[in-house]
Amino acid sequence: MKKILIANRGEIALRVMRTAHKMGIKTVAIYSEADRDAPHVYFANEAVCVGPAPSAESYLNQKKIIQVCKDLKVDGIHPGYGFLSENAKFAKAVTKAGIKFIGPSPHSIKIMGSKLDAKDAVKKYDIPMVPGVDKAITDVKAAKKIAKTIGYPILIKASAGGGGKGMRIVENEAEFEEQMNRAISEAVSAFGDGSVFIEKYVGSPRHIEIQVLADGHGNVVHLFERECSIQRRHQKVVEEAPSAVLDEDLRQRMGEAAVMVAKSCKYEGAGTVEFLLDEHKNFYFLEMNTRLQVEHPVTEMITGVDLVEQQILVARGKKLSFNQEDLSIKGHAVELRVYAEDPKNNFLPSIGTLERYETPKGENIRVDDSFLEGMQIPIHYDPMIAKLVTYGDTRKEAIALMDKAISNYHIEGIETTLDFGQFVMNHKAFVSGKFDTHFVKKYFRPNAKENKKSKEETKLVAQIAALFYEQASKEINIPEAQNEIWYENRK
Ligand code: MV4
Repeated sequence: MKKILIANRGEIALRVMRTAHKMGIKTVAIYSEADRDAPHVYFANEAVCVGPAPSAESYLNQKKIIQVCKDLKVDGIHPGYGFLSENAKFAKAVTKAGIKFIGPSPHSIKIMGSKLDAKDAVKKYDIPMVPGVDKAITDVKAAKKIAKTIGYPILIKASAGGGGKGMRIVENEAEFEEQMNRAISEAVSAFGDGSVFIEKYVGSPRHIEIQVLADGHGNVVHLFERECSIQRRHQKVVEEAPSAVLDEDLRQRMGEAAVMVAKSCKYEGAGTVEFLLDEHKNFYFLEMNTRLQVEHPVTEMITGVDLVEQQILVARGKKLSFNQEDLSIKGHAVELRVYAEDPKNNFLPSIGTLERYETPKGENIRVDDSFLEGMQIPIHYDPMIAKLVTYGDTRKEAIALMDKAISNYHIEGIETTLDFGQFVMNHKAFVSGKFDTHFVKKYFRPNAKENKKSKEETKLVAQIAALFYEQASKEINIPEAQNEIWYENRK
């Protein structure tokens, strides 16, 4: 592999190119009309515009991207995360065109893209799963019966969903049918697949995920865990490795389970196996993400392994050069996702120009970004500006350095989640390690902006908000596409 195309934009495109160049591999960037002046365009050896700003017409334009590869004699495609990274059809089309897809096989992507197929695949490996059914619900009566034996509250999930999309919590039997019908119609409109299933609802879980790496020769290792419990409506905000709550025994058991999940679908490349951990430290397999994750840097910091380099080596057909015993955790890493969002205004995207943009620098500080002072935040894509990662010998040191690095990060012209990150780093629950996925909801109270509205208006707003709240508390998730919809509406 001498030349690869990065079918992505932003920080991840830059990050992949950095490793490619280190390995002596030439890079091709693609970009949309909105990204003409983006850093990833200049950083690549060659760059091609693939269409207008909307993702559907540019970064998701499969035919065009494959044509660019043929024109420029590209021999591999790195999909990054998001966009086409978990699209089995794209992976297949790329392979058919004689280009190497740097990622797992279409078969692995397809199995893990369906929660029910994934459950089915791992069944014979003795992987702990949340009590529930492993088939799509077809008969309401039968489903209600099962829900009763599992015990309420239960969760209805869409098989084609992922990352929390299309989930509904059901508190009691009276609500069951209505919530099920909603879940089905949501799943149909969001994924074109109305298959839903039920699980026991785990009330206060922690989100622990295991990084795995597999070569094409049957070797699979895990690179320990990341904890991603600090999230807001399924959007992760703070991640760390290792987790503050795993002991060696649990880490080993979860790592082994993750390796089995990878083996169950003949996985190749870098992947992530997601688990829920309940308050009694029982863990349950949730799903597998068949891509490089946003938060992969924390794993790189504690293991010293360049995950993109490993992806490329595996894609080249190489055997892993290390085994499980060669891997160990050294130190602790924390990552803050810096979003162009306003935490004081319900995390609404904050658009504008980066009037001032200075990143913190120093030993044990890593900033993965793709912005320069003076640039606009494009409204068409994910509002993440940067990933700020800090490292230390201990968790305490990594957190203290994060606190300091946030203070040395200067962004003016837009609102960001930097202050919110500082709130987390100084919060007793986070510092002590005693938190779960409800952290933000439980503790974050933005001091809402002063408003000069009349009493009547305020009362009306409160009534409307109460109605919305009642509705929202039933659907424990908001589709991740939320921001994109918002962007589309602004145009
Ligand atoms: C759950 C759950 C509780 N019980 N499943 C959300 C993301 C998707 N991967 C699965 N998710 C959940 N599944 C059962 N049976 C709670 C969540 C969940 C969650 C999981 C990880 C991180 C953050 C979360 C926030 C809300 C709900």
